[in-house]
Amino acid sequence: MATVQKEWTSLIVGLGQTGLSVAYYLARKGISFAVVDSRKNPPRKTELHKNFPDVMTEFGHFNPNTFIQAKQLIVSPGVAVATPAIQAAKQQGAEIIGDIELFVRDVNNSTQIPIIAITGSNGKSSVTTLVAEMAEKAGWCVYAGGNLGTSSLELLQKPQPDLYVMELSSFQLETTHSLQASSAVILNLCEDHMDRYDHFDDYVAAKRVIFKQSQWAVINRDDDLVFALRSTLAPEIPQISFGLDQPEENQYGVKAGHLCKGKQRLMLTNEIKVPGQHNISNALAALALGEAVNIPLKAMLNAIRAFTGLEHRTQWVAKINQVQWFNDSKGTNVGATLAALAGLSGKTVLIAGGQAKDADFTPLTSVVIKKARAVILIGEDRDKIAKVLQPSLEALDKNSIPLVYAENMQQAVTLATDLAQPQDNVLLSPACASFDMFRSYIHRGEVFMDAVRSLPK
Ligand code: UMA
Ligand code: ADP
Repeated sequence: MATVQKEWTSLIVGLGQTGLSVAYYLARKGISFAVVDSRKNPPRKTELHKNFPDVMTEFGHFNPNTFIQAKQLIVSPGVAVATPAIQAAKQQGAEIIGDIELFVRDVNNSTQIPIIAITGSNGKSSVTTLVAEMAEKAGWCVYAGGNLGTSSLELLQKPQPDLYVMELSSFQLETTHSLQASSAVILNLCEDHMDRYDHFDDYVAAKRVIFKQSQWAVINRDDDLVFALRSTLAPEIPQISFGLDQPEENQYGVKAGHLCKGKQRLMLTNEIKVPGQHNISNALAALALGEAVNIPLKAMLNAIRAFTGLEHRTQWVAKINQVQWFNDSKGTNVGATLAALAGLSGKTVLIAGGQAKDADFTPLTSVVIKKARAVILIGEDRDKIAKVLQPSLEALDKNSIPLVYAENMQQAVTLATDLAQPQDNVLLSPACASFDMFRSYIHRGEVFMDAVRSLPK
């Protein structure tokens, strides 16, 4: 392990995609840095050593003595700010920020290109992509990134755009202080990442940062927790709301099967290709966000009409023997699984389970009773889910909604073919993280789709 020496001011904490993008950024700005990661072989180690052979690194554990030497810590989203070494540095006066803070400072100080900022427990990637497609349809140069996949600082290396659309996680917002979004939204709030937060309130507090200094706040009327936040916003921030009910003047909503702004009918809801009420909600949120930066309405509506959704989000896979199969592997929390189950018509065999992230599965019970044909559980926390669902299912007529375990995805798919009846759906929507059995939610979704596609027709 290399010894960290003193000729550096910024400490990059975590060497994944974010950490490496921060290294390139600081190097371009002529700021000296060191890099630490608590893994012995962090994912971007080789690339870092190749491009910055003289940079001091410390891999394998976090050493507080190194951290307290820093004037500034740039912390990757996957590393908890509560980590003792980070807190020790903070106490010594170090500034604690993340890559998004560097990005917004750069934009604020130089180009002042508008930023649309999107957070929420679910729908961030879908809405971020949709808003970017709206701007593209209008002929704008637009870059989407952040939690979506392209790290914020990588976006700064491209030619200047007309608009940035940023998906921001609660982890990223925790270390962001200077965001001045042109429009911002918290799409919805449900428990997620409770393995990282002591209380749900801490998670909500992290998300709320998105509205601080925003020029326009987009509020979800259908989400009680989000709606309650509107009274805490600074009075000078204009608010526009969206919801699935009839809208008041200047608000977005649904009336007589149309997306509407106030009394104005914009388009038929059944022109939206992605299934479920949550996708109507996402389209309304995207309209409100886009209006704030003056994306022309016609382009926004055309983008909604063309949007077929992202892979692994209530993605249609196949129809086999009168059963429709859907891959919602990105359903990694209870809220997403609720939306997916509620959004499919008819009865559904649900495949769920994985790593629970300390979530409370109680809200699943009522929708399972209403919509499920059967529940198949996989993964390390399947007992936790079973414990919550079992009492309610046992109270029903005997075996009316069977709950069974599968040892792997292949077995889950085979069991689902036995349990599904003609006209039913089979839905993989785990409400859990994937890392106990798969490399990622993408890997989980692909294994599921491969198993479905190889079923005898
Ligand atoms: N690390 C430590 N110690 C720790 C934890 C992590 O040293 O205690 C190190 C790891 O060893 C690793 C590095 O930190 O080397 C990883 O950093 P990271 O987990 O922050 O991952 P990145 O590769 O930088 O990716 C991050 C986001 N990851 C997380 O928030 C966990 C990506 O979101 C994001 O796309 C990327 O930055 C670009 O902005 C992924 C994600 O899962 C998709 N996000 C969560 C979600 O959507 O639910 C929030
Ligand atoms: P995120 O980036 O917040 O994880 P995604 O767009 O990737 O959001 O979708 C993640 C999961 O949430 C998918 O299962 C998707 O079907 C579901 N989802 C999308 N939009 C919503 C919404 N508005 N409410 C609830 N669930 C949603």
